[in-house]
Amino acid sequence: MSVDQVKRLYESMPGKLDQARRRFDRPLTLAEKILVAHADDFARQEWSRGKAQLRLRVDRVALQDATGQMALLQFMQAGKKEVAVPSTVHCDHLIRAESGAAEDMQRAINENREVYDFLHSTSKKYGIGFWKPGAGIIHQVVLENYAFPGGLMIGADSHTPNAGGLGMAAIGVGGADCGEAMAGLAWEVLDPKLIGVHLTGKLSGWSSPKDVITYLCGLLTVKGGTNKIIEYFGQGAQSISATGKGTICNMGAELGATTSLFHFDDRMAAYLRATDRADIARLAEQHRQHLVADPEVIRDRRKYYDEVVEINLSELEPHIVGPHSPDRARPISKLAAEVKKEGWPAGIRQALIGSCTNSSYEDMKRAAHIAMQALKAGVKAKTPFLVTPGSERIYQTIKRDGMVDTFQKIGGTVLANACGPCIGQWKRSDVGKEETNTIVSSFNRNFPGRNDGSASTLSFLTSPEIVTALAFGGTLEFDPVHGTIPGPDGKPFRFTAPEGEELPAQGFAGGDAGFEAPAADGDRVQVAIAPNSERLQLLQPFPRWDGRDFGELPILVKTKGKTTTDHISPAGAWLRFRGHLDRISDNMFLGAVNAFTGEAGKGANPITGEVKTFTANARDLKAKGIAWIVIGDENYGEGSSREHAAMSPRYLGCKVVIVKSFARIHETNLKKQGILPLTFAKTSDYDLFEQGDRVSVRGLAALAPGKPVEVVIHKPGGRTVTVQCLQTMTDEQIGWFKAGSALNALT
Ligand code: MIC
Ligand code: SF4
Repeated sequence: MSVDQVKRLYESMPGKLDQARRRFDRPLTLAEKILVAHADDFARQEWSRGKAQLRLRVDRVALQDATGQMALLQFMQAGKKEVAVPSTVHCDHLIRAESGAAEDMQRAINENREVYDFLHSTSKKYGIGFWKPGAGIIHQVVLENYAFPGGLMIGADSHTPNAGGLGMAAIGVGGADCGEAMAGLAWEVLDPKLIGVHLTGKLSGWSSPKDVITYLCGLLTVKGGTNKIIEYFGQGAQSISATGKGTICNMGAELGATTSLFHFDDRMAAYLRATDRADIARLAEQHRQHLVADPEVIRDRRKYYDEVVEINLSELEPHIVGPHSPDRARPISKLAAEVKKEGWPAGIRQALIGSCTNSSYEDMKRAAHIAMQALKAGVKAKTPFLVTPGSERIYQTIKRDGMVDTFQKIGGTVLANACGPCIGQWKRSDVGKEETNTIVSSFNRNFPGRNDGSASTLSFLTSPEIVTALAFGGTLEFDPVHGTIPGPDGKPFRFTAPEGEELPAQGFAGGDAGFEAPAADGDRVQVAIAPNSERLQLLQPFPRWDGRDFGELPILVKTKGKTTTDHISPAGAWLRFRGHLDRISDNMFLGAVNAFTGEAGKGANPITGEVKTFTANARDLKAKGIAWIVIGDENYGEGSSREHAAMSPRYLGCKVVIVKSFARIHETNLKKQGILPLTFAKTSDYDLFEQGDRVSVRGLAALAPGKPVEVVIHKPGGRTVTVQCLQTMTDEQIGWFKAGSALNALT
């Protein structure tokens, strides 16, 4: 996005915002200002929080190498010459952590050559900026280069909201949404409700931005933010650096929020200047009043936000969340007692810092400050320590400023600037596959199997400085804030609170950032996909709806409890096949817990009764020409934006998914791929579905926005039970369903 584009946007804001104030007859929040300024057609747009479907024009699109493959394959089907909005591709998810940055990078380049070549050539051809493997994690690179106050972007990754740290509305979506926006279509989203978070007091000592969000995760839970934007403001916000704000917004994904953002302030301007964007900082300062909420909104916040949360930062204790869910939160001072009560292994086997959530200069500096204290006192780390810097810029800077050296002196390993262990790209050899063990990290997700593929690993999330201190304590029973550990002389050693500047005094280090601009003439660039490739497969359109109701579909799987996209379409080793729909579908529902048996990943074939993986059963049904249905629990599809969790079921014959409630991105992904997403009108109807039942869905020809759908359960003895289900489809989305997918409806 050029400075001129930012200028044009800012200059267009006063007029548009005045129009909106008149029409809504009230002052505006920041989220509303951004949405209004990006409306495709403000005058014809209906505005109603939680109800209207907004059509917006985004400023930018970001893709990463795992979800981006499908996004690009779908974009290519639209037949455009080049992308309609500035877009970038970031190679970060496919690098496996094993032996340290240099070797891991080389291995990744060899193993993923075909995929990198595909991403590189499509980027070159279609006018997309390409960030090479090793350049950094998508959200950190976007924050450093592209995010700007008041902008609107979408990204094929659920942690895209990281850019809210610079006051941008950045929203995680499926690849199909990105492909369409890149093809020049308006982007649609449900007009979000708004949560205002009013921050007072001041962060200090051990308390850090991570604690704001882990505390909120505990308060609001993993579905508390669904279809809502979380807007942070208040005096307290000024005690948080721009990158710290990014941490908070990033992890708003764990609340299921549409996005999170902060009002523009001087800390953002300082970060823009430090990252070579003084011109944008100046423009934002000139247009400051449009990049924060109207003053009346702040004064009378309960009137203008749907919910308000008050947090006094001066009283906020460091928090730690886990295991298995990011909303299992408590202050660190309460952890030891809970560990004892639950019988979790207290010994920490690995400590990891970094990831897109927490790898700023400030994070590294504060972690290194803790490590230095131990080094000086001669205290040894008890736990292996892994560091993933967020970008090459961060890596070069922390190397220059001595932090890499400090981490190495405590026995730490610096990994590539990539996702690595955060997404299961971690070859770990220190524990057995089924061994229950504890790890701590500064990442943002901790679903079972997430980091090392083992559901027996208990993963806890906290700030990088607490993780570092815990590496010296070696146990969850150590509270670094109040407790001590034995020093080398046997005397108790106590850490003092971490310190660290938010921005490097000497500026960020320069060097090759790893960016490649697109070709001047994209027509000449060839995109090749080998026909026998096991990594990439061109997409075939899904069949259109045949106009008939669904009759007596078997239930392939009824899931119980948490069913995240990591349960539906696991990552880790499977990331290899993200560009190959048939191959990746072998992972479908591997982590999902079968409500009929309590077992994960498998169940009885509804026709033969044979117990096999859900994939094997689905492939068998598909071969027999039998379509099937999924029944799911609360917040179904929570977590990642990966549309494979919708595409694999669609590909293997799923017609309908009925659940207690959906996570936002996944519900849209299902609609995009032509699957009917329904929710029970009465949540307890979930209990009526039993093994061996068949399910009919009636009245599909009359499908209309807001109209409930009748679902009939056929019991094995012939008895039937009818239940009401709800759906949230607009006319256009019903069109996608009928066409077989959103893409079919386009072409
Ligand atoms: C994640 O953190 O779960 C991921 C891996 O970044 C995903 C994207 C993916 O599955 O590729 C996300 O958050 O959307
Ligand atoms: Fe990568 Fe983890 Fe961030 Fe997802 S959450 S983008 S896997 S570092």
